[in-house]
Amino acid sequence: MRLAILIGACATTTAAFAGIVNGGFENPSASAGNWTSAGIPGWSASATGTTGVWNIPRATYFTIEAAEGTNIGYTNGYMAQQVTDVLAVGKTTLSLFAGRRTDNNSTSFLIELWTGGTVTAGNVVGGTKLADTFYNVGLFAHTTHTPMGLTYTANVGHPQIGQPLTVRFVRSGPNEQIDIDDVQLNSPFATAVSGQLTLADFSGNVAAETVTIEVRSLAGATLETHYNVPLSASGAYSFTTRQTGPKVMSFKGRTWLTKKTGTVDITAGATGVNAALPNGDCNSDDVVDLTDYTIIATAFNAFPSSGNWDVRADLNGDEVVDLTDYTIVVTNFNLVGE
Ligand SMILES: [Ca+2]
Ligand SMILES: [Ca+2]
Ligand SMILES: [Ca+2]
Repeated sequence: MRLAILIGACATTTAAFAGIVNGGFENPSASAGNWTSAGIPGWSASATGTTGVWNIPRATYFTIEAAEGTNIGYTNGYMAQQVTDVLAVGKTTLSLFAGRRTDNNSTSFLIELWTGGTVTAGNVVGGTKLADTFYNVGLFAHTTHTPMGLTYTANVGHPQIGQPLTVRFVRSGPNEQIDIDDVQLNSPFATAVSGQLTLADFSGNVAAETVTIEVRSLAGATLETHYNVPLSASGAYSFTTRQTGPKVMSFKGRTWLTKKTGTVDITAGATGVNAALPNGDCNSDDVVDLTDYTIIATAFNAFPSSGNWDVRADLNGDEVVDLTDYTIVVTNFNLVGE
């Protein structure tokens, strides 16, 4: 089964050292509101007929957008993935979003990190469980995606150093379904990428902004992985990655259009990977058009206390929607993300 997972990994990434494969559950695609049920590429599951991806929202079941992309993953059993990352000295971090459906069908579950062994039907055979944490669904409101995760620190001399890591989710509540999204694993072998982003036409709090950074093997190539990275007050960012080799990265902010880098070899990490992101994309669909104009028109003259306040319309972050915001849209009208 491990072999099958590795073959799956090759189909979705060309990186020698990948993190979680299909951790956002965007493969396969699903039509709006609908789910698949024949398993999830990259994942091994116990419930083969009731494991799949689900494009939410869906009226009465899950009425909010996915935490990442358009799909979440679900299983009515347990599921696991062994990755090519190996246990290394230092801190390994597993993160994900755990969902609670609008109805009562989302379950509590254990989030586990293993090393060694092989994975079959959602089980780890012959491995060692390093850590776990419990997602208690009853502690959270219906229709939420709750950030969850765990860390594990391996010291020098740890007997499992060099063995592959596995993440596993185990149903343990009275209800039937694990609902998760955006599973990410960061291990100490990762290299660091950093740089400076300029959020154009913005005088607000840059440190409150998070940018989605996508990593591709080549311009236009299949997405390998992505990171949601907070910015410092000066726009500095950094993240660690398991990816190696020449990459093209792209940056997308809340109301800013996507900007791509040229080719950057990140095998040994990279610094000074900078970009300037044009503003004006109120609805974050990566084009500045009439929709953005309308969002500003609707919120025109609003302050945060106003009934028609819409933070998306305050493009320059000065807590009023006015001519300055309108001018940003006009100036960048018809611009699209790279
Ligand atoms: Ca997703
Ligand atoms: Ca837009
Ligand atoms: Ca403004």
